[in-house]
Amino acid sequence: MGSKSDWSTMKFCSDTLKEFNIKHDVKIISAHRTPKRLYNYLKTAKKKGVEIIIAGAGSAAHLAGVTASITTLPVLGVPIESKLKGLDSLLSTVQMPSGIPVGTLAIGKAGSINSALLAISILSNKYSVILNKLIAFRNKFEKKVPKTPY
Ligand code: RP5
Repeated sequence: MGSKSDWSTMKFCSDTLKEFNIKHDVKIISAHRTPKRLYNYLKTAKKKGVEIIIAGAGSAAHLAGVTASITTLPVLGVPIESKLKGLDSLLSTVQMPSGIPVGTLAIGKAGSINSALLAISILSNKYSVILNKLIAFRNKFEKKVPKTPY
């Protein structure tokens, strides 16, 4: 995430990954405030076993796009709520010109949770343990939806 202030949103992503026992790094790395940190992290990420990057950033949010330009790993972007209610973050993250894609989720908490679930879904193609957990999660999720509104 681009700032400590993003943690209140990105913790939902981390909590979801923890629920599925997915090992993950949690780091503050900003594209514009700490570009060297970003480059150094990405240089070694693949070798360290990182398979997907989730980038949460707000306002003029460059983090996901710049990350995707440096690495060939899939990058998921979470637009953080901002003074403009996250619309600036959403557009900065989603409107990548063709060539360097960022898989962009919804603004805020829903996007944070879904970024983890999408990463889990991608990983489930490779790891059957994760696939089984995802199927169990979906079954439980469906049962939680009431059949009537009252
Ligand atoms: C972005 O600027 C961060 O991702 C954060 O969402 C936003 C505001 O950062 P702070 O001023 O709260 O550190 O780079």
